[in-house]
Amino acid sequence: MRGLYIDGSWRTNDTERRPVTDPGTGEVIDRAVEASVGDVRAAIAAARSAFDDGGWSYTDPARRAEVLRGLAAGLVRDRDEVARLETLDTGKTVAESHADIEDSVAVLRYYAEIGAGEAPGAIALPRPSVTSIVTREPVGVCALICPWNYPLLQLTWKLAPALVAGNTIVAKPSELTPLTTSKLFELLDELDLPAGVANLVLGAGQPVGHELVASPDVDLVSFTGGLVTGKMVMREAAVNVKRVALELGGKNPNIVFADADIDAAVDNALTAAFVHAGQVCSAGARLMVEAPLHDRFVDALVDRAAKIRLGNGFDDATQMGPVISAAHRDKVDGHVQRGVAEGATLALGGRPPDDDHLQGGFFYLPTVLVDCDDDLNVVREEIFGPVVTVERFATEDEVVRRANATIYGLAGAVWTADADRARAVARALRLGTVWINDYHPYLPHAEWGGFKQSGSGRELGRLGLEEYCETKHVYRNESPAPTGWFDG
Ligand code: TXE
Repeated sequence: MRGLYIDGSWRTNDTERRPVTDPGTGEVIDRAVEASVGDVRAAIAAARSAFDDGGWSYTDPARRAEVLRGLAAGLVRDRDEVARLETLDTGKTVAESHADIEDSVAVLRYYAEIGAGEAPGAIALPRPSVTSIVTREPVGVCALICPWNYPLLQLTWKLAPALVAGNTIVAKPSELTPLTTSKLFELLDELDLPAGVANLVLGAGQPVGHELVASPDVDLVSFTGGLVTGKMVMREAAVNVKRVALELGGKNPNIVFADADIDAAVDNALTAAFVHAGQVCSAGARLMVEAPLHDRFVDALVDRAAKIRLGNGFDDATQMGPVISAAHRDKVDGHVQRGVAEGATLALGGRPPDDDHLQGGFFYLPTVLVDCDDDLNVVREEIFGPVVTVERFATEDEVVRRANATIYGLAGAVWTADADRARAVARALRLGTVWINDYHPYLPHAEWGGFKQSGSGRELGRLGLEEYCETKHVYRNESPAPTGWFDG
């Protein structure tokens, strides 16, 4: 059973337990305490007083960095258990879970490194009696609201910069995936962290997430999730002018010119679209192929996508796991059927698999939709499943214009042997990340986030730390004197 972690100790309550379901089998594998509004308020109050008493925010940053290093060490020590929990939570393969752990460890270590080394900035002024110093201070109590696709990784992207900057936190994983977040708090509990600095609440968006966003005692909300919820979070946070960081997914163009290395581009188009069954905010779900290459490319893509082995994440042979829930599978299928009704041609998939051994889990076949146009809903909306749409284009200007004609702007790729064209297209795309002749890598030092409605603010990199800092200017005059302004 998974409990709440409030003010330095594990808690439970007498609300009904929420079942935790393994998407690979459809079986209930654990139960989680559902936080009440009172529990959320207690967690916020603990974080508030841990912040306001100054114990943590005045701690030497080097000591705070040690906590991140300790957490990274705990993840490395318990990596097999953490990977097992992440696969149980999300259905992704154990290899993917291990990759997420490696990423989380790298991010914790990165922020331990740069967070401890932040120096205040001072500038020389013409008047020697004045010093002007700009310092970074923590924002205060931060609510970290996470989605179900990368529960461990998303939380560490938020928690590492938040804690190293001296904030206190209340974390909320998705109600669908509490296991690795809970484990992360067990690891934090082993470390010498003052009570109230890191708190965990479990439960649904309403009322648990809502309470975090609405509370006047929370100073910042960092949210990763869907666009509809993200807009609601922004609206509710505006009531008390809370600081908000949002990562809201995308509909990411993967653009292939005819001179690209076709084997590499096809192979990467598969990973772009089908890794973690396409439930990736940066999934390359919108493939755009230059006309002369289009048919050859689609044939190769469909041929290879048809061979992707679906299965349980714990089976070594599995290449693609299930989607998160039966409801989400229905939603993905609804998008696909609507796309076909609107004129797309189904080249592969478009339904759950027939295999007996896959009937318990929430599987959906790798799906390729061709003959797609910009105006189809299936091209415009984020599907968040193993579905790729394919469009044909004729010129560089055309593909850039069409790729940018979306409300989203998170990430995308361009495949070409022409370095000048790659640079020009990368510059013209209105996206937070552009990969050239690659897809998906992200790095702890490189800011991650979206243009347009894909979000606001950045995670990772130095700006990912800035999100959790207030900037203060301290102006000191060592020779105070009357200004003379109102004389006479
Ligand atoms: O996300 P929600 P859902 C996209 C994807 C998916 C769609 C909906 O397209 O199909 O979003 O997914 C919490 N106040 N992404 O409904 O609701 C919720 O409990 C505060 C893209 O599962 O956004 C969970 O912890 N919090 C995305 C978190 O918000 C609230 C990853 C995300 O859930 C809340 C996931 C409220 N009123 C889905 N309501 C990405 N950017 O990668 C819910 N929550």
